Amino acid sequence: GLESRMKSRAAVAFAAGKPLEIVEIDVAEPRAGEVLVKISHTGVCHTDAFTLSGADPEGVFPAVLGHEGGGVVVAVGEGVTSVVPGDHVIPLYTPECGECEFCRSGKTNLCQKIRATQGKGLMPDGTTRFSYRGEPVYHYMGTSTFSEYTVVAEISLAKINPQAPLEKVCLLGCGVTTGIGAVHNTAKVQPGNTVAVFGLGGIGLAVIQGARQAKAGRIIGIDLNSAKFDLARQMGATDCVNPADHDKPIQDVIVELTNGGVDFSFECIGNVKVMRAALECCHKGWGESVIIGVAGAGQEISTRPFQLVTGRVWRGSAFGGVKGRSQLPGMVEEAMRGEIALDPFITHTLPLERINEAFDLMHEGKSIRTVIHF
Ligand code: NAD
Ligand code: AHE
Ligand code: ZN
Ligand code: ZN
Repeated sequence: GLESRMKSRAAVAFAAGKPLEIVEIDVAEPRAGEVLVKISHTGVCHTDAFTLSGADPEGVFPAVLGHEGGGVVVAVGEGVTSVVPGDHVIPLYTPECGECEFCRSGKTNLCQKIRATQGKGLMPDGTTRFSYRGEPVYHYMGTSTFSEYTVVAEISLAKINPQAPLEKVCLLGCGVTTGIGAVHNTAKVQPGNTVAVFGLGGIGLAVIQGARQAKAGRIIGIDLNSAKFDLARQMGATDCVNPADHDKPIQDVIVELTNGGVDFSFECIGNVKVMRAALECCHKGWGESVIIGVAGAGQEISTRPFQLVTGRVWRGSAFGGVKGRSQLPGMVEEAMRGEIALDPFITHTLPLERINEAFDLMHEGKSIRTVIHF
């Protein structure tokens, strides 16, 4: 049609299992209830790699991935009132409309207002704003932060302090918020509690930071890659365990180490076998395990029902249970006051052109977070 379009440098996932390609895509102007955002920085989360791998049942291609970004509003569509050009924002893959049954329940952060179209890689009106050589390119998680310019729903934006460093607070768009939030909102860890954290990537380290904030007693970090242990200890882990150093199941090791099991465990990997171990290392009668990791299509969890009959609890957490528009701006302020540390997560920074190296570093176990700049 006659609607105006602009060019944008973007890393496009053209097919599952292939590296991203840096190309110039066309971005259409924001429609009613939508906002055009210039992304300045984005982290790379394991979930981006998960979807790129082809294991995500909701994965559609070609798509602009990325969901851990920060940027500045460039233009707003009809009816948009909560942001204006120049506002600094963090895109939200868990929006907050404030009026759906979920938002009003007071029980969950999982706003469902645009979830159906978001899961199909489309804007709420069922179309896409991205194209390449005249062919549609899909959105991802309602955010698509691997593009210099992206279009998101107004309800998918947290307006933040313009003084906040976007190259750091972008990590509050997913990883750091997810881990810290899971501790406070989902598990509700109390002073003195014993905590086990399975997987010491960006999510697991954020859980450790949250557990330290909550004044947990023992914080046990578990990873197959012992190179993760130094940073885990710096961030608050009191014990680090590598399952490969033991010849019995890791749940038995943790139960022995804690004299009966932990008060809370967190699975931050996406491995259904580890999810079972994380449940079974919980204390009989009251231990609770929180699943944060995302498992591939067809994967299922299992345990003996007796584990639950005898008082262990299985839970899950998305975006740390955080309501993005009402709570994320406050977390940005906490980061600015030093109450949330972001620096330890940023092990690498790279320009957009080298984003595939961020995926390599993640798969090689060498990075926690790579922050991409445009
Ligand atoms: P990451 O790759 O940085 O970290 C994963 C860690 O797990 C690595 O240190 C790795 O060595 C370790 N690991 C792998 N297999 C293991 C095993 N069998 N035993 C022990 N350790 C093992 O990933 P990340 O970015 O921290 O993400 C972690 C998981 O959380 C992913 O599944 C991601 O999709 C998911 N995630 C979920 C949410 C949510 O809202 N629920 C948000 C962000 C990420
Ligand atoms: N598309 C996958 C599910 C992926 C998933 O569980 N995503 C998490 C966020 S991961 C961020 O790094 C989430 O928020 N889930 C809630 C939701 O509504 O998607 C699948 O299995 O279909
Ligand atoms: Zn993520
Ligand atoms: Zn809602």
